[in-house]
Amino acid sequence: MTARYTLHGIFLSGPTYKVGLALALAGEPFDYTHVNLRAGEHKTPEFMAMNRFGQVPCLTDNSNGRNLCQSASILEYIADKTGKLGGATLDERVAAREWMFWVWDKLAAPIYRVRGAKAGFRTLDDATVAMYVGEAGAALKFLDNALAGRSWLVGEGPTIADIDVYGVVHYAGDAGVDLAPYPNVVAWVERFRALPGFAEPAALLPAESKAA
Ligand SMILES: N[C@@H](CCC(=O)N[C@@H](CS)C(=O)NCC(=O)O)C(=O)O
Repeated sequence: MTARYTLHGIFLSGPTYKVGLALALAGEPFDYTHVNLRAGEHKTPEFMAMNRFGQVPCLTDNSNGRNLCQSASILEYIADKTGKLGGATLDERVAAREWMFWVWDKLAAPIYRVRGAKAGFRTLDDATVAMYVGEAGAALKFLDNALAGRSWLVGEGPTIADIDVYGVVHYAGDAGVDLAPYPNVVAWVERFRALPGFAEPAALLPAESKAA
């Protein structure tokens, strides 16, 4: 039987991992479609009809035929539909959204780009890598200060803000960025990884398509 959701993505993709994490933490089983980026499957007319940006992730809500794109927007959709992880009040929902804009601006770009370069998917010269590593450090310092004396980014429990930010911080090591100088971030990572439903990318995003 088809699950309520189908996640289209690739195992290497941080944005795809965020969506898989949100579904797992919300307790929503999902079918998974592997999209072969090397073969250009994300640029086919069929895929572009689902995601006009020609990128993964894409999430299909099989209950209404909607195809969702942009990972942060998809997280908001999951929170809306499940009534989980979205924040308890309007103020919390707004704050969660602010974190999601922040992380893409300040942390995702440097970490994902350097990770991509180290994995051989893009070319960056040494000065550019050093610039990105510096930017990542500044963002992690900001995050560390924001987490001082609190367990989660927004309110009293985990929200999509934590998922969105974790989905970047998870890959810091791959980008050669050490988290040790940021003890509040390290403690938050440990809390996040202890959440019921938490799973590593390999468990959520197999290398081939899979039913729930
Ligand atoms: N802002 C987008 C970024 C998605 C993204 O960068 N996806 C990458 C894989 S991690 C991709 O599809 N790259 C192929 C392309 O852009 O053509 C999101 O959060 O969903």
